[in-house]
Amino acid sequence: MTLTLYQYELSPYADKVRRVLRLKGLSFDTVEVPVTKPGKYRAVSPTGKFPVLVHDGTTIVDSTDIVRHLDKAFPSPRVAPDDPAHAALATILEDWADEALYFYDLTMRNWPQNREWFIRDLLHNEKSGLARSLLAKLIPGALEKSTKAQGLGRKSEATVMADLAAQYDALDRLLQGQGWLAGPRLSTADIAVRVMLNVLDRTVEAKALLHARPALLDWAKRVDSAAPPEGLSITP
Ligand SMILES: N[C@@H](CCC(=O)N[C@@H](CS)C(=O)NCC(=O)O)C(=O)O
Repeated sequence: MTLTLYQYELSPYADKVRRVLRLKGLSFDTVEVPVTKPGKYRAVSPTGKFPVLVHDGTTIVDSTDIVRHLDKAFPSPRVAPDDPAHAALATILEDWADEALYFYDLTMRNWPQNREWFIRDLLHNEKSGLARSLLAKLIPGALEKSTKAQGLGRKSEATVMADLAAQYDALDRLLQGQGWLAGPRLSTADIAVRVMLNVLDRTVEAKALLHARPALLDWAKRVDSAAPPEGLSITP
């Protein structure tokens, strides 16, 4: 049996899949997709997005679908909740983390005070100095285009922070008196939300939000201890 994960190492979606693979005790290979040559593995990913998992010749695109596939193929331990109401909540929370929370990260990492380390980490595998300096110039504009199209990138830093604080408050509230986000044990909801908070934590602004919320911080530590964030060659 072979499992090959095509990934951008830094991506929270890849982090989600790696945590689930390890939780299930599965060994796997990784192939790093070069940021400067995303087309190199176009044949592997019809959408051009990564992560992609190839399991014995079957290709699964999108971290949510990959995790669902892994839960079917390797059900022990299951990461989807057993109870249908908890499973419904986990489905919504995972999609919210992937599609909404992610844009806070995209927007905030492009703020001038965060941009330098973000670009350095993104290009950590790139050897050519010329490509590095060209990309360092192009990336901020490309990010801005995408966050402005989505909408968050049109807001002031103060408004984005107030919006994100409200989301962190909601998570903190959900966790009062319960250990996990969707049901009595760790689930896809916890892992999907945690990987986004983990990348957001790289900005001083979001890190302060997390550390000001004890229930949320305690939960983050418990998720990391149950499903550790191994596999990064660079330290967030
Ligand atoms: N919904 C997808 C999102 C994956 C995604 O957006 N990956 C980014 C890297 S973090 C990507 O491949 N970007 C390249 C592109 O958009 O062309 C998932 O859950 O896997």
